[in-house]
Amino acid sequence: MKLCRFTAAGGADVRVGLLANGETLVDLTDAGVHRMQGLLERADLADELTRLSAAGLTTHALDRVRLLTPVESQEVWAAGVTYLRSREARMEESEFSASAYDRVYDAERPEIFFKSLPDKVVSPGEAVGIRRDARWNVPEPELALAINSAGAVVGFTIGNDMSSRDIEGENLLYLPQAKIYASSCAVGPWIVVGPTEDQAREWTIQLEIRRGGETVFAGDTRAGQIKRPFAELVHYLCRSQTFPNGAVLLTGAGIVPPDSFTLEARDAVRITISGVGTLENAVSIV
Ligand code: DO4
Ligand code: MG
Repeated sequence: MKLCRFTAAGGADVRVGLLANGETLVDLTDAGVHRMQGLLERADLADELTRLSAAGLTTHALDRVRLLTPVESQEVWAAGVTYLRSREARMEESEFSASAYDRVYDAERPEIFFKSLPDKVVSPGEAVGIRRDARWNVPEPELALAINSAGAVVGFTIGNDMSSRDIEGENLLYLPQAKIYASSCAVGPWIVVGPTEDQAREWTIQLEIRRGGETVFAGDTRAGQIKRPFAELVHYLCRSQTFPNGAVLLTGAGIVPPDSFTLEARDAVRITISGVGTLENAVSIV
């Protein structure tokens, strides 16, 4: 079951919808559901979604609505160096910081950093940003966990942790500038409710970058390559802090384009996770 936020054709109000089959969106407005958060807090979430999908509510064709990011009021955080490929890439990009990345991969405490305020998250179909003061920019395609206020994983979505590798590689202390800037985080297209962690670990993650109609990079990995259990990542995220609105946690990138590759304005970034769907964004300079 897929839970989304959308605006209907010709409308401006943000609605909550349920994608019960591939093409039809059930509009939850007439059931009194105007925000996702209340639903994500329910212990019987999956049962409630099944009930709502069979309640005879108004439906919309998926291709007639505009999907918005499912991040409503959650902070977005991200884990790093959770795949061997990420450790390797980080160590290559910086002699200066190599030992830090090497250590954190095996350390008890994972790397977790703040990524975005909810209002700044980019929706499907909007442009993600590359910094005008950076020379080496990449998307990071990541499985994202939707977490409720009790710290339980209630669903899965897709995140793009846009990153400036030259800034990150120059000095670890520049990480916030490499990671947090205008339009640096896209999340969507919806939250998938129901799968277990074991099922999610079977999913493939694919990244395709297109430029002028041509594919300039394509790569894939499996969510099963994430080194740490999801509960461990969530445990560290929620240590000594609470999330009354829930949170979204990106679980790290396992696909890194070759070092010769950098994004350009007007590229199209397409991230597909087999159990979730596709998140697609154009690229613009910010
Ligand atoms: O510190 C570097 C960030 C690593 C990251 O974002 C990732 O592995 O996905
Ligand atoms: Mg990342």
